[in-house]
Amino acid sequence: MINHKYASLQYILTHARNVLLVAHSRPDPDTIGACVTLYSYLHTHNIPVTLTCTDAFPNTFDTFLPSYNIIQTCDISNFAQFDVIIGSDNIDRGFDKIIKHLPKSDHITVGIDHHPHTNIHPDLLITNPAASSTCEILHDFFEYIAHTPTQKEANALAIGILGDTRLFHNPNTSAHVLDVMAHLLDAHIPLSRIIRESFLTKRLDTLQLWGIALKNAKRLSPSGAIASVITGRHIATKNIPQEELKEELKEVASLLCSVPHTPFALVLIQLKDGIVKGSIRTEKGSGIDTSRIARLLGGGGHTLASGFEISGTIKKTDNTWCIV
Ligand SMILES: [Mn+2]
Repeated sequence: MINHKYASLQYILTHARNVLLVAHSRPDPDTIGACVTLYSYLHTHNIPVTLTCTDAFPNTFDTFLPSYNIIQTCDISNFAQFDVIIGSDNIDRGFDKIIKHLPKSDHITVGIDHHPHTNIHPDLLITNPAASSTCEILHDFFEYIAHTPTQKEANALAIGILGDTRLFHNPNTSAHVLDVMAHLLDAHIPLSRIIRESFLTKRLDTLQLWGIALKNAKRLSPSGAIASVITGRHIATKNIPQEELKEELKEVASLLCSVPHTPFALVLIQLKDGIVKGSIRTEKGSGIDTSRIARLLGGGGHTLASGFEISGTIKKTDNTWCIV
């Protein structure tokens, strides 16, 4: 089934005249790795390609990535020149807005994603919820078309996989994704340098916010879940760019979930004025589908890790926190 879709994607790319690649908003390592790898592949095959995202890419990974240019635009009128538009990873965060506004007949739209639910219907949708990451899917596509990734393309795919498996800590770490990483190691990726320089370095301000979240953590009864908050006041004292906040703080919920006998952990972050981001994490075997909770609040994600954004402000009351 999926091979059939890989064949369709191969056909589309072979006949493309001008491709637009769309990374999801507030880009994470997986969308960056997938988009930059495709960018490099198309560019080296002399197919005109443009990469866009509503938010800037962090420069954390640049040393290891193939070179790329990114344009930040949401102006749909600019998109008429493209005959193929591809969203990679979390296609409900940005790509959805673009394809909803396109005159359908003028473009071929492709979505590549490992998220199990999507609300949009591109012409070709390649999804595999069993895959750890979109970069894992892209690796399998390249294998299908017998394209050997360059070393920097292999780095980019590894960065996406390391990000979405949380350095192989997450339960989405399958035998297949370890095989994929072994294959990428054959391309001589500097794995330990990538991990050390791109994933294990932390700003002091980030660690101090983690400290605040750990201090605010409470066990809720009767569920036994652990919840915590990081308010706007906490964030205002730290020098972390707005667009990097979510990436910097996304591991806090996983850390809280590591406490024994915790069915799930919830962290609420005052992302900006009037917007609260919630992250929910659980461990394999808990029997909890966090994405059901997130979807009730307008968000989404996976069984074990999901998130949502709601309007409001985190406020402290007598002995607890609430969103008003
Ligand atoms: Mn992903």
